[in-house]
Amino acid sequence: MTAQTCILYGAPVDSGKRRRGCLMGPDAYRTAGLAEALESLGHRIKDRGNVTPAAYEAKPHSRLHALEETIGWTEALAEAAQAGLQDGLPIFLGGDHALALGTVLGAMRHAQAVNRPLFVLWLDAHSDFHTPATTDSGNLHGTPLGYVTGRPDFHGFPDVHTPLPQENIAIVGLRSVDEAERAALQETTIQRVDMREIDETGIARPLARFLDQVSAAGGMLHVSLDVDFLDPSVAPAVGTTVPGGATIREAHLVMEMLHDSGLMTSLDLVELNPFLDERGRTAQLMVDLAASALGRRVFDRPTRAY
Ligand code: HAR
Ligand code: MN
Ligand code: MN
Ligand code: MN
Repeated sequence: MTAQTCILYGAPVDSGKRRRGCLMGPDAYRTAGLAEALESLGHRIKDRGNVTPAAYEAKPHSRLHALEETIGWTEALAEAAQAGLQDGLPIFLGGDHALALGTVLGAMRHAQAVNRPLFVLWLDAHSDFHTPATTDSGNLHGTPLGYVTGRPDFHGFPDVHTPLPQENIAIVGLRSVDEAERAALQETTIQRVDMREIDETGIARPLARFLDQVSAAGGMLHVSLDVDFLDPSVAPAVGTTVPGGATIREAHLVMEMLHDSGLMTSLDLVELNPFLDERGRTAQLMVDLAASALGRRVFDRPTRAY
């Protein structure tokens, strides 16, 4: 296995929704032993501590929750992602999913600078494809895929100069999509793998299809793992539980295939709310999944066709 330089950034973003607690995520991952787990696999670990948002002035909004703070996080995290990608494989310890407004933007800037296409694998119950104009909840953690694909109405956010091509995105684990998102998504070429498809074909097949596409294009791959991708019975520490999610083994298989592909270049761990956890089990599961993505395995095995 190739040793990597993993660069940990705490991203205690709690502005993407109203229920508080994701700000404790970075400490929970450190307490659960993320650095030690990756180090034991032979990787070099640099923990750069917690990112802080760029200066902002909060204003009252009728609809959007914590808009200015979220813009401040977006600016700071885009810079962190760009810096991290120059030095190794950045891993963002969230924080709610609004952090991906910044991390994916930074990955896009880096990919453009090195002249490679960027792909995004979004492991989530939700499609997070709203814009500030279409969200009913006003919660900006439901918008990052809308932002990076260049949808309108992200006033005040950094400009997305070159939007991420829709066909470079796969969302896997879908089971909660708002009507406005569904209508918009159906007009796109974003690859959508819902739980029904996973039930029918297994999770390996659609994932292998996507990884083949990334590989053929010589692409970089940003992976955004939302805790609610997992079934709430095994991952209770999240504010937006949706029953019928991925099993522990399905999630590990995704991570193991990501490792075998050698394609992942950056990783978000998002939406962990330690205030809602049970004796740290969700934090521990997320650490174990990250370890699988970085090479933990029972046995080496020959590469398989799916
Ligand atoms: N679609 C809903 C909304 O916009 C729920 C979004 C929930 N998003 C996350 N991340 N928890 O996936 O409010
Ligand atoms: Mn508000
Ligand atoms: Mn999400
Ligand atoms: Mn989600």
